[in-house]
Amino acid sequence: MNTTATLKPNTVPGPVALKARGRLIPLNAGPLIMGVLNVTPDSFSDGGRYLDPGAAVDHAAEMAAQGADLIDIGAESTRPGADPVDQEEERRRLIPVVRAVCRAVSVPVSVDTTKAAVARQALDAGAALVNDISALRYDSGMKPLIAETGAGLVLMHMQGTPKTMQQAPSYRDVIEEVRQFFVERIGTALEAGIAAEQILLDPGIGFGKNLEHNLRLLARLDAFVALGYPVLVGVSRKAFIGQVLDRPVDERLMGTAAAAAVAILRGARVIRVHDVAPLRDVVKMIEAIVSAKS
Ligand code: HH2
Repeated sequence: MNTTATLKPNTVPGPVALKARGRLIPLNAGPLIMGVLNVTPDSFSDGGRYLDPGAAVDHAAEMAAQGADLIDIGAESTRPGADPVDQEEERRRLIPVVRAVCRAVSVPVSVDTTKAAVARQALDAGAALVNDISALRYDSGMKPLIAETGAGLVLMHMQGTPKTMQQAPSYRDVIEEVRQFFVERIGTALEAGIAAEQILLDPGIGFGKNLEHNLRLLARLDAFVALGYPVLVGVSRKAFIGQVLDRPVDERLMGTAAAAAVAILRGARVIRVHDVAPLRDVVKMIEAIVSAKS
């Protein structure tokens, strides 16, 4: 592996900016931090904390002040075993919060949804990106919506569905299969008229993967970076960290920091995290070291 290239995020192949509804989000000025805001009763680490729209907006503003470059708002938990949320309920939880957060902060807002009707309302309320964990597979309305609105789009890999994905994840070769999935999904998106500059790829840590799969995906993230699209990674507080360190969800910050640091050094451009302030320090420290090398 060429360590010089992997140590210098600004030499990672790929576009210099992400296009998201007329906004250009720079990708060449160091890794971006996406702060997580879950307006759910049951998310695995912050469920129930931000169901009240006022508390949600305050937390978004706090994350923006701490240096979040993006805020990802979700109203349906995707933790293993989670039941799907119906469209009306998702809309009811999500849209007022998206509207209020977009008024309160200037950073671009992303919505974590697989439903085109929910995504449309969120984009109308001011969101700039759609984080579709199904990678355009669940709702046929998502492709034309993203093409027509020019929204940024996260294409995430997942084996199975959140309800069943952790029952028996299995791969011949996890790196090659996730890579092939990206190639196929990128093709589908481009064919639908979505521009390459709108797309982010995400290997979906914890989505139909066992411990070894998750560790391999992080260790070989460069295989996906080489596709030429910006890569987003969500490791924050996840079970694989608990498995390695034998720590409960509220004691996984250091594990999260280590995993995020590896992802950044392997070329990740966006890190999706709950703890923005400490991860901002991690990014700053990495950038200081990397720029001293050049
Ligand atoms: N992880 C979660 C949710 N959405 N989206 C992307 N693109 N990548 C991820 O890794 C990812 C994601 C799970 O984390 P969280 O939102 O904290 O939990 P929950 O799904 O229980 O709400």
